[in-house]
Amino acid sequence: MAKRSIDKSVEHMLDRKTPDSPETIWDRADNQKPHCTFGEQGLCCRACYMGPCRVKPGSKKRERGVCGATAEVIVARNFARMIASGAAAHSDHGRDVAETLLLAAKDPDSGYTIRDERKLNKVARAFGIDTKDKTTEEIAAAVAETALADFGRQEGEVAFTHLAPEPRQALWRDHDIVPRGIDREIVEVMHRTGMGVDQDHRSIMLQGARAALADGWGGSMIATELQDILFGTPSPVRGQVNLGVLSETEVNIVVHGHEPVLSEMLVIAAKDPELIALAKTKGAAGINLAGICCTANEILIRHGLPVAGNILQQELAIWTGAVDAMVVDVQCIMPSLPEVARCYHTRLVTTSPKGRIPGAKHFDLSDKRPLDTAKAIVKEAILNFPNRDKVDIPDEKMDLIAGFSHEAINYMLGGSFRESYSPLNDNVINGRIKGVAGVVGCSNPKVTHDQAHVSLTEELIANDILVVQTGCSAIACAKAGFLRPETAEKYAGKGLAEVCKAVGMPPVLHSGSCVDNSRILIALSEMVKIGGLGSDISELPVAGAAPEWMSEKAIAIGQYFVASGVYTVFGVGLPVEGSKIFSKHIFKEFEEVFGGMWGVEADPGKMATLIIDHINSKREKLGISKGRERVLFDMKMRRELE
Ligand code: SF4
Ligand code: MSK
Repeated sequence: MAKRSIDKSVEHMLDRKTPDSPETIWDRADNQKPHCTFGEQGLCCRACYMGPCRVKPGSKKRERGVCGATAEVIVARNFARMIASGAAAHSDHGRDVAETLLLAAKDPDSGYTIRDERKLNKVARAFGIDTKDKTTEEIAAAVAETALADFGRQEGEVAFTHLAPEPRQALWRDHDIVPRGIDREIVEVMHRTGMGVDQDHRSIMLQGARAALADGWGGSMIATELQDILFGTPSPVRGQVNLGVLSETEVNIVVHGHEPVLSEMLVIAAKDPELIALAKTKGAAGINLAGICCTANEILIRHGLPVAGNILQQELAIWTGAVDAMVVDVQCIMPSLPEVARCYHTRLVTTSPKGRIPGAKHFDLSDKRPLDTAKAIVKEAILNFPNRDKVDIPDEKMDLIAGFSHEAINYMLGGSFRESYSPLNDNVINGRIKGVAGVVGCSNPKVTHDQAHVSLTEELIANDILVVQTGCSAIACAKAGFLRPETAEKYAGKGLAEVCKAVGMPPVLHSGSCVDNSRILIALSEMVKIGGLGSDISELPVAGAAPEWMSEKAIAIGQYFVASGVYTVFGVGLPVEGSKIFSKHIFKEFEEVFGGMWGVEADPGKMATLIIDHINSKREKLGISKGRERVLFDMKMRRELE
């Protein structure tokens, strides 16, 4: 059996398993084997009830679905629907944040305030809002209203798309794929991919790209930028990661999901002297607020609060017996949690009307003032502390530095008087840094947990490629110790190590949560703007990767990176491989359409080779290819890593 995880804390918990222990995600993944190959290859269609149809290209009887749909059309429809679903998730998150900003602007008693006026003014400028003689609240209201209008607009262009380099915008206009309104593009994907509408896989994918752009340059960017206005733009901050951050003596509250709208209030509530005093009366030493997944990333990058793990560790956190409340919002929350929580004392708390779970206690954020709701949740956890039974917290925890927003990178590289990406571009041109790779995305029990994230990242930095991370991938590399400045000396190539040492940054930069992939789009646009590396994102020596992806959101992210001109490689597999025609389209023909294309490679070593070769070919085209020799990883080096 393949190793389940390279994370010792996971091994520790799974070794402890008895026949009475609750199931884990790995047990259920085993029980599902073998997975349906039609589904895995994208060849199963459930778009109408004449089916479901499973097609088999090349077979006499199963070449087409009942309606006559070919494999490439079925695969395209399924893939586009994954994009639409992913885009919907990120964008609905963005909408909630825009509504919260409007609340902050209009209601002084809401509990929310504007923490970053500089960012507010920057976004106002990007939206073309006249800020003269306006109060901060008036500007914030105008920004929130403009962002909200982007969701429902029928014609025109989503505002943030204008931050992309001019040639990129022109390319999108040529293909008629500039997103008009965020909701509109998602709806149109759903319409076109229903039974008997768009029957051309290329046309379906152009609309898929439009919906993905509505996510990356729309919903996700709105979420990121407006969260920065409300809660502060991240800057480098120290933190700790892994199950060992849970405390034996304090009340542990673990936030989990994606939206920081409530968790920011929990950060305040957990410091409330009255609640800390109450915790002490119950025998606890204090209150420990930690997180899982992207809500964790949000409170990490702004407050340095600890991260208990990535997605596959959510059940194991409860298994420690030390979690007094797990507070979930939306996305990536396993429906198994109530079952696991029942075996321990953990109180499972839901907070979003969009994400209800039977067996959980619901605290609706809209019921009361959010800070009151947060305090009530903290109190619930405190009152549950005395119900703890046996506690087993693995020792593993690792130090890290996170919070590398686009603005923070700008500042680190150029200092406060000449904030700029020029030093980054200079170092890419002189070959100290070969290129930049975004390594992002989920964990997936189909592959050894964390292994691909860590080994890919190690090989990239050894070859002088600066790695920017988000999501569960960032948590995986943080656990491996890569998010510390000393990693540069130990693992990075000579050139990258020199730059990291001069600037004082790690070679692996944690930029935030899944919606914060939009920070990478802005950073790439900035690199183009600074000059010397071509006139469009597609000319930059950069690449993207999601080595252990699982979520539809990852597909939306992959597609907006590709449509923005970035070569993007996914691990595990992609549900497109059943159609050669469709595969050729996204793995080859896309390069001509977008200057970026998809790739798929399950082996992290081979994935590293694909990315390094791609970056080298871009360097060659830019005429900056002279540089250092490639570091080749042999089997011994790979084994040492494991
Ligand atoms: Fe089958 Fe066509 Fe209906 Fe899909 S849309 S289920 S291929 S009949
Ligand atoms: S949480 S979307 S498993 S990265 Fe953003 Fe992790 Fe993927 Fe969820």
